[in-house]
Amino acid sequence: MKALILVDLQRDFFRNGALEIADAEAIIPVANRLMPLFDIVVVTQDWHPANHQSFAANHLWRKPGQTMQINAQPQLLWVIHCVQNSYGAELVAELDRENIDKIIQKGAKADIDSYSAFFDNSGQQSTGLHDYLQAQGIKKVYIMGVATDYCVKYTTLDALALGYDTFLIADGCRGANLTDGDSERAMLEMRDKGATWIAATDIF
Ligand code: VGL
Ligand code: ZN
Repeated sequence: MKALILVDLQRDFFRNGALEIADAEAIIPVANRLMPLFDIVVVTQDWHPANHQSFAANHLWRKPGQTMQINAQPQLLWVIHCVQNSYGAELVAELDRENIDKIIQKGAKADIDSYSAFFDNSGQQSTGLHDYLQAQGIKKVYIMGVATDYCVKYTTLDALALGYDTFLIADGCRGANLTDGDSERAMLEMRDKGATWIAATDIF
Protein backbone atom coordinates (compact mmCIF):
# COMPACT_ATOMS: atom_id res chain seq x y z
CA MET A 1 0.00 0.00 0.00
CA LYS A 2 1.33 3.42 -0.90
CA ALA A 3 0.49 6.88 0.32
CA LEU A 4 0.97 10.28 -1.26
CA ILE A 5 1.87 13.00 1.22
CA LEU A 6 1.19 16.53 -0.05
CA VAL A 7 3.05 18.97 2.15
CA ASP A 8 1.60 22.38 2.98
CA LEU A 9 -0.19 23.27 -0.28
CA GLN A 10 -1.66 26.34 1.41
CA ARG A 11 -2.45 29.82 0.11
CA ASP A 12 0.24 31.52 2.20
CA PHE A 13 2.99 29.59 0.37
CA PHE A 14 1.60 30.44 -3.07
CA ARG A 15 1.45 33.57 -5.22
CA ASN A 16 0.72 36.69 -3.16
CA GLY A 17 0.78 34.63 0.02
CA ALA A 18 2.56 35.76 3.17
CA LEU A 19 5.43 33.32 2.69
CA GLU A 20 5.38 32.98 -1.08
CA ILE A 21 7.49 30.16 -2.55
CA ALA A 22 8.71 30.83 -6.10
CA ASP A 23 6.88 28.87 -8.82
CA ALA A 24 4.86 26.84 -6.31
CA GLU A 25 1.74 27.01 -8.52
CA ALA A 26 3.47 24.70 -11.02
CA ILE A 27 3.15 21.73 -8.65
CA ILE A 28 -0.63 21.81 -8.19
CA PRO A 29 -1.41 20.11 -11.53
CA VAL A 30 1.17 17.48 -10.55
CA ALA A 31 -0.59 16.86 -7.24
CA ASN A 32 -4.00 16.70 -8.91
CA ARG A 33 -2.81 14.14 -11.44
CA LEU A 34 -1.12 11.97 -8.82
CA MET A 35 -3.85 11.82 -6.19
CA PRO A 36 -6.12 9.27 -7.93
CA LEU A 37 -3.14 6.91 -8.37
CA PHE A 38 -2.58 6.28 -4.64
CA ASP A 39 -4.23 4.11 -2.00
CA ILE A 40 -4.14 6.93 0.52
CA VAL A 41 -3.68 10.68 0.09
CA VAL A 42 -2.58 12.74 3.09
CA VAL A 43 -2.38 16.52 2.96
CA THR A 44 -0.63 18.50 5.64
CA GLN A 45 -1.38 22.00 6.85
CA ASP A 46 0.96 24.30 8.69
CA TRP A 47 -1.49 25.41 11.40
CA HIS A 48 -0.19 28.04 13.79
CA PRO A 49 -1.91 29.97 16.56
CA ALA A 50 -1.48 33.76 16.22
CA ASN A 51 0.98 33.78 19.13
CA HIS A 52 3.24 31.12 17.58
CA GLN A 53 6.92 31.36 18.50
CA SER A 54 8.06 31.00 14.88
CA PHE A 55 6.64 34.44 14.01
CA ALA A 56 9.26 37.18 14.25
CA ALA A 57 6.45 39.62 15.10
CA ASN A 58 5.93 37.78 18.38
CA HIS A 59 9.43 38.68 19.63
CA LEU A 60 10.72 42.13 20.45
CA TRP A 61 13.21 43.49 17.89
CA ARG A 62 13.33 40.28 15.87
CA LYS A 63 13.10 40.03 12.11
CA PRO A 64 12.20 37.16 9.75
CA GLY A 65 15.27 35.17 8.79
CA GLN A 66 16.91 35.53 12.20
CA THR A 67 17.38 32.51 14.45
CA MET A 68 16.84 32.58 18.19
CA GLN A 69 17.14 29.98 20.91
CA ILE A 70 13.75 29.11 22.38
CA ASN A 71 13.47 26.39 25.04
CA ALA A 72 17.06 25.34 24.22
CA GLN A 73 16.17 24.82 20.55
CA PRO A 74 17.08 26.98 17.57
CA GLN A 75 14.01 28.59 16.01
CA LEU A 76 14.27 30.27 12.62
CA LEU A 77 11.85 33.20 12.56
CA TRP A 78 9.29 33.74 9.81
CA VAL A 79 6.70 36.27 8.79
CA ILE A 80 3.22 35.57 10.13
CA HIS A 81 1.84 32.69 8.07
CA CYS A 82 -0.72 29.89 8.13
CA VAL A 83 -2.60 31.18 11.16
CA GLN A 84 -5.29 28.67 12.15
CA ASN A 85 -8.58 29.21 10.30
CA SER A 86 -7.22 32.18 8.32
CA TYR A 87 -7.54 32.56 4.55
CA GLY A 88 -3.80 31.99 4.13
CA ALA A 89 -3.92 28.67 5.95
CA GLU A 90 -6.50 27.23 3.54
CA LEU A 91 -5.46 24.67 0.97
CA VAL A 92 -4.97 26.32 -2.42
CA ALA A 93 -8.24 26.57 -4.30
CA GLU A 94 -6.95 24.70 -7.36
CA LEU A 95 -6.14 21.55 -5.38
CA ASP A 96 -8.70 18.80 -5.99
CA ARG A 97 -10.40 17.88 -2.74
CA GLU A 98 -12.18 14.64 -3.62
CA ASN A 99 -9.23 12.28 -3.25
CA ILE A 100 -8.00 13.58 0.10
CA ASP A 101 -8.22 10.87 2.79
CA LYS A 102 -6.60 12.61 5.73
CA ILE A 103 -5.57 16.11 6.78
CA ILE A 104 -2.70 16.43 9.24
CA GLN A 105 -2.29 19.79 10.96
CA LYS A 106 1.04 20.68 12.53
CA GLY A 107 2.66 23.54 14.38
CA ALA A 108 -0.51 24.12 16.37
CA LYS A 109 1.23 24.58 19.73
CA ALA A 110 2.49 28.11 20.32
CA ASP A 111 5.74 27.09 21.99
CA ILE A 112 7.17 24.68 19.39
CA ASP A 113 7.42 24.59 15.58
CA SER A 114 6.76 21.52 13.45
CA TYR A 115 8.34 21.27 10.02
CA SER A 116 7.80 17.52 9.80
CA ALA A 117 4.35 16.07 9.28
CA PHE A 118 5.28 13.29 11.74
CA PHE A 119 6.83 15.00 14.80
CA ASP A 120 7.34 18.50 16.16
CA ASN A 121 10.81 20.05 15.93
CA SER A 122 11.82 18.67 19.33
CA GLY A 123 10.90 15.17 18.12
CA GLN A 124 8.69 14.78 21.20
CA GLN A 125 5.13 15.21 20.01
CA SER A 126 3.68 13.01 17.29
CA THR A 127 1.04 14.39 14.91
CA GLY A 128 -0.66 11.01 14.57
CA LEU A 129 0.43 10.56 10.95
CA HIS A 130 2.60 7.50 11.65
CA ASP A 131 -0.22 5.76 13.56
CA TYR A 132 -2.63 6.57 10.74
CA LEU A 133 -0.34 5.23 8.00
CA GLN A 134 0.42 2.09 10.00
CA ALA A 135 -3.28 1.44 10.54
CA GLN A 136 -3.74 1.71 6.75
CA GLY A 137 -0.92 -0.76 6.10
CA ILE A 138 1.20 1.81 4.26
CA LYS A 139 4.82 0.81 3.61
CA LYS A 140 5.70 3.26 0.83
CA VAL A 141 5.33 7.02 1.05
CA TYR A 142 5.67 9.47 -1.83
CA ILE A 143 6.30 13.04 -0.75
CA MET A 144 5.95 16.36 -2.57
CA GLY A 145 5.01 19.95 -1.77
CA VAL A 146 6.56 22.99 -0.15
CA ALA A 147 9.01 23.93 1.08
CA THR A 148 11.70 21.53 -0.16
CA ASP A 149 14.22 22.91 2.33
CA TYR A 150 11.89 22.87 5.39
CA CYS A 151 8.68 20.91 5.71
CA VAL A 152 9.31 18.54 2.79
CA LYS A 153 12.81 17.84 4.04
CA TYR A 154 11.90 17.11 7.65
CA THR A 155 8.86 15.08 6.68
CA THR A 156 11.04 12.98 4.38
CA LEU A 157 13.80 12.48 6.97
CA ASP A 158 11.26 11.38 9.58
CA ALA A 159 9.60 9.00 7.10
CA LEU A 160 12.99 7.40 6.49
CA ALA A 161 13.76 7.20 10.21
CA LEU A 162 10.38 5.52 10.76
CA GLY A 163 11.29 2.87 8.21
CA TYR A 164 9.06 3.80 5.27
CA ASP A 165 10.24 3.13 1.75
CA THR A 166 10.42 6.84 0.93
CA PHE A 167 10.16 8.48 -2.49
CA LEU A 168 10.70 12.16 -3.11
CA ILE A 169 8.79 13.48 -6.13
CA ALA A 170 11.47 15.91 -7.21
CA ASP A 171 9.46 17.90 -9.75
CA GLY A 172 6.61 18.21 -7.26
CA CYS A 173 8.64 20.25 -4.78
CA ARG A 174 9.57 23.93 -4.54
CA GLY A 175 11.82 25.51 -1.94
CA ALA A 176 12.08 28.69 0.11
CA ASN A 177 15.82 29.14 -0.63
CA LEU A 178 16.50 31.77 2.01
CA THR A 179 20.10 31.07 1.02
CA ASP A 180 20.96 30.18 -2.56
CA GLY A 181 21.17 26.43 -3.05
CA ASP A 182 19.18 25.45 0.06
CA SER A 183 16.74 23.32 -1.94
CA GLU A 184 19.51 21.46 -3.75
CA ARG A 185 21.31 20.78 -0.49
CA ALA A 186 18.06 19.54 1.05
CA MET A 187 17.45 17.25 -1.93
CA LEU A 188 20.96 15.79 -1.65
CA GLU A 189 20.61 15.28 2.10
CA MET A 190 17.30 13.43 1.65
CA ARG A 191 18.87 11.21 -1.00
CA ASP A 192 21.97 10.58 1.13
CA LYS A 193 19.73 9.45 3.98
CA GLY A 194 17.88 6.98 1.77
CA ALA A 195 15.10 8.74 -0.11
CA THR A 196 14.64 7.74 -3.74
CA TRP A 197 14.25 10.67 -6.13
CA ILE A 198 11.59 10.15 -8.74
CA ALA A 199 9.76 12.31 -11.27
CA ALA A 200 5.97 12.51 -11.32
CA THR A 201 6.07 11.00 -14.82
CA ASP A 202 7.56 7.82 -13.33
CA ILE A 203 4.21 7.35 -11.55
CA PHE A 204 1.76 8.58 -14.24
C1 VGL B 1 7.26 25.95 6.28
C2 VGL B 1 8.50 27.68 7.05
C3 VGL B 1 7.63 27.88 8.09
C4 VGL B 1 7.09 24.88 5.24
C5 VGL B 1 6.38 26.12 7.30
O1 VGL B 1 5.95 24.51 4.95
O2 VGL B 1 8.12 24.42 4.71
N1 VGL B 1 8.33 26.71 6.16
N2 VGL B 1 6.57 27.08 8.21
ZN1 ZN C 1 5.16 27.51 9.72
